[in-house]
Amino acid sequence: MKLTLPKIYPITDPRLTKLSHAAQVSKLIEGGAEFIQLRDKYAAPKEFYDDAYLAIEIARKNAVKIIINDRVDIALALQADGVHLGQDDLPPEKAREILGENAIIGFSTHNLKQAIKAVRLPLDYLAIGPVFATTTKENPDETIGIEGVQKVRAAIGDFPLVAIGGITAENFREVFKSGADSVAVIKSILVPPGKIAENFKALTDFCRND
Ligand code: 3NM
Repeated sequence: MKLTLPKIYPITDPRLTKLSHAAQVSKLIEGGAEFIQLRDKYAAPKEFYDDAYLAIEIARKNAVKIIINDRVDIALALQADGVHLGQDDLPPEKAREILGENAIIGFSTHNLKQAIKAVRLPLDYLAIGPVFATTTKENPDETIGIEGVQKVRAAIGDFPLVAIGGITAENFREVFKSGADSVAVIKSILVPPGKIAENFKALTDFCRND
């Protein structure tokens, strides 16, 4: 079944916020989030597992979906709703085999060629980015800009598409206009950490009122 993506797709970042995934998930849920990715590039597997366990406990109580970044093992161990894979992670076919047909599987792409290849994979959505410059990701690929998103949309038909990278309250409208179904956002939602709920709510309210 085709996945209906949320308009705003928040992603956690413990380095940026100095908060646990569980605390970030609580705040995002307070702001109205229903679909959240837990991303942790630095924690040891056990540390990520323990924190994600608590985050998922909170999410389940609120009927919120949790997607684990990169780690198919942790997604499987926690029965998370899905996994988000990068180009260098386990291949999506293998992740599908391991997690089963009900898992949500997303995949990062960074250029038109990768996006065109990705639509043949057993995915629920693909992500394209960075759209704009980002300071959140280490060693980001070249920015693709609004035009890049338009080209990807034209090439992939109605495949669910998430745009990511440098997306803010100022520029998200043009990203939607260029064909994204959803925008994944880190910094503009998580900073300052005291305003996570407020930031998320403000972005979704903007979407609703557009
Ligand atoms: N992936 P912010 S860009 C996690 O290009 C991530 O695939 C990217 O963070 C990609 O919203 C990015 O703070 C960082 O720019 C997004």
